Amino acid sequence: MSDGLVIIPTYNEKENIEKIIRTTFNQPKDFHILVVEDNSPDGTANIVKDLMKEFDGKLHIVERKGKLGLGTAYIAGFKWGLENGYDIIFEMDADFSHNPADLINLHKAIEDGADVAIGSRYITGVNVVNWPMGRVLMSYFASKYVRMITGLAIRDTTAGFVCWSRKVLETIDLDKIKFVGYAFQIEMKYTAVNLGFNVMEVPIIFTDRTEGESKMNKSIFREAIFGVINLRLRKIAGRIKPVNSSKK
Ligand SMILES: Nc1nc2c(ncn2[C@@H]2O[C@H](COP(=O)(O)OP(=O)(O)OP(=O)(O)O)[C@@H](O)[C@H]2O)c(=O)[nH]1
Ligand SMILES: [Mg+2]
Repeated sequence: MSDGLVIIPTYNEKENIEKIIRTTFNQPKDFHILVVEDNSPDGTANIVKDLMKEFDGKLHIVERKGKLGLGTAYIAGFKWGLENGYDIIFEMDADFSHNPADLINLHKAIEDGADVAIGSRYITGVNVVNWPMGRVLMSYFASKYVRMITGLAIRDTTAGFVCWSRKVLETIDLDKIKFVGYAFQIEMKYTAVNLGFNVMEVPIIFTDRTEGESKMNKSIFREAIFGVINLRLRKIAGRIKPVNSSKK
């Protein structure tokens, strides 16, 4: 059995996709990859399909009709991974902001007993390379804001480099996860913590993309700012319950 499935969502990543796939397969663990592809106009899907011949049985693709957002891409990927028997499932960007070499450390954290391992930029100061200062400050204070509103004791709440053990993804009701951008990342972590799972942060260095274009936009931001307040209210309303309280 594989050491884990790495889900890579893609939209217009033709400059990055082949290299990130090869670098991931070069790691000293038997990782498999699922690319969740949203019909990128730049032909990313064709590059993946060509490589599938070379990496038969290890490289997979789920193709969707159009750009449906990062959150739903991951939900589709999680479901695919669970159905196909993977016990460890990673989230990783295509743009090399996340270093595939860190997959090993995230995997180790799970082996050492974590239920969720987060690749965190903010454990030892701010480990972000090549971002303009404005963006670093925004991300750092966004993380503080999220912690203040939600009470989450996680430093990098919007992190998108995450390793999930199967039982967490099986317990979370994936159909009820409603956000799509940064808020999706916060919502997943918040839900896991509130369900009583052991969430650990592993330090990583995050590097801004050098190839391709960012898909971040204002609506993703707005969703995160109001989304965290919504999460807090949902908890107060009792719709997020700890695992133990649902057992008879
Ligand atoms: N399938 C799918 N993938 C997406 C979508 N939006 C973004 N992605 C992918 O998600 C990953 C992260 O997107 P980025 O554009 O790097 O967004 P970001 O990391 O928040 O922003 P930057 O740091 O500016 O790059 C990349 O692999 C994108 O190709 C989407 O709607 N559908
Ligand atoms: Mg990026």
